[in-house]
Order: sequence, then structure tokens, then C-alpha cells
Amino acid sequence: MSKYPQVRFLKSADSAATFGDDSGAEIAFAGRSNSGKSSALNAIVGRRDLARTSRTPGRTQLVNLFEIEPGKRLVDLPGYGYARVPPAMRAEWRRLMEAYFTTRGSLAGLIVVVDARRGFGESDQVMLEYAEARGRPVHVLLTKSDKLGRNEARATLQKTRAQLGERAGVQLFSAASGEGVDAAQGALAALLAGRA
Ligand SMILES: Nc1nc2c(ncn2[C@@H]2O[C@H](COP(=O)(O)OP(=O)(O)O)[C@@H](O)[C@H]2O)c(=O)[nH]1
Ligand SMILES: [Mg+2]
Repeated sequence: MSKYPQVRFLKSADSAATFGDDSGAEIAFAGRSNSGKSSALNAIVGRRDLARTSRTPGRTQLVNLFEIEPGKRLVDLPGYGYARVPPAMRAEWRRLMEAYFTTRGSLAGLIVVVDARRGFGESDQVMLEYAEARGRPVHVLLTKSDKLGRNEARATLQKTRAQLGERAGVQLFSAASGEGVDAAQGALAALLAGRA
């Protein structure tokens, strides 16, 4: 059974004015376009298609908000790092991120979703810095672990741990195989409770 039986889509927002109720606590999911962010969110809440997943990356520049129970939200932030997005779209992405990170008092933590085959990169580092600047804890999901062999997955985890040090928690994850879903639910609960 889902750990979050009450989960529901709240709204899509394109500016600080439309993010909505800022009471309670929310956890934001960030990651490169196509990293598996929406799939991770769906797997964690146990709903196949709550957040839309797509094969065509870099389309939407919207902040999608979901309520998991009254006063607790998950936020699907617009993806980044898609090589061919025009400069105007990059500027729009930055404007939206700055609006989000500077106005959301309820932001309790950030989950950064990273394609394990690609590893934690420069644009992920930017998100880590946004969170650190606001004093918010970060947990990294190395997702699509099903695409790696056991040894490769373990090596990627160790390398990313070394890269991050004490700055963020990190784990392997797969929306496809279910690896790490329990651990991610635990990390999410800890972030929401301010225990991370
Ligand atoms: N094999 C595998 N594919 C995945 C996994 N998570 C996502 N994908 C695929 O990666 C693509 C992008 O996923 P999506 O969740 O839409 O990424 P987003 O753009 O970061 O929200 C889709 O084709 C997904 O089916 C995973 O854990 N394993
Ligand atoms: Mg998505």
C-alpha cells in the first residue's frame, strides 16, 4: 500500500505569485531533464503517473506542486542541463529557481535526482548550492541503477559519496526495479520532519 494514500496534484506554477500556500513543509525534487525526476517522485509516493514522465526532455518550465497530506508537499522543479535549450529559456529557468528558493519558507529539503550513468555534475552542483545558500539539507538519488551492473553501481555510489562528503546524503535508486525506494521514502520523511 502507498505510504501516502492521500497524495494529490495541487497545481502548476510559473512564478512566485502562483506557488500557493507556503505553510507546513515541502520537499523539492530537482534534476537534469530526463534524469528520472518524475519517475522517482511517482515511485516514492507509489503512484504510477502522478507526476508526468516524458521521453521529450526540456519542454516545460513549470513548478508542479503535490500534497502528500495536509501541510506536506512535494515539488517537481523544472529540469535543467538540456544542451539545446535557447538562452531565453535558460534565463527563465534561473528566474523561476531564484523565485522558488528565495520565497518558499516551507522548503524543508531538496532531493537531487541524478542519472547514475552520468553521475553528479556541474548543474547538480548549482542546485546543491541553491539549497546550501538557504540552509536546506540535500539528499541525492543516483537513479536508473537498473541500467548499471552491480560493481559499476557500487563504484558510482562510492565516487559520488566522495564528491559530496558531508554536504548531502546519497543512495542508489531505480524507479524501474524498485531499488532504494524504501530508503528514499525514509530520507523524504527525515527531510520533512527536519531530521536530515
Ligand atoms: N531504466 C530506467 N528508466 C528510467 C528510470 N527512471 C526514469 N526512467 C526513464 O527515463 C526517462 C525520463 O524519465 P522522467 O521521469 O520523465 O525524467 P524527468 O525529465 O527527470 O522527469 C523516461 O523514459 C523514463 O521511463 C529508472 O529507474 N530506470
Ligand atoms: Mg519530469
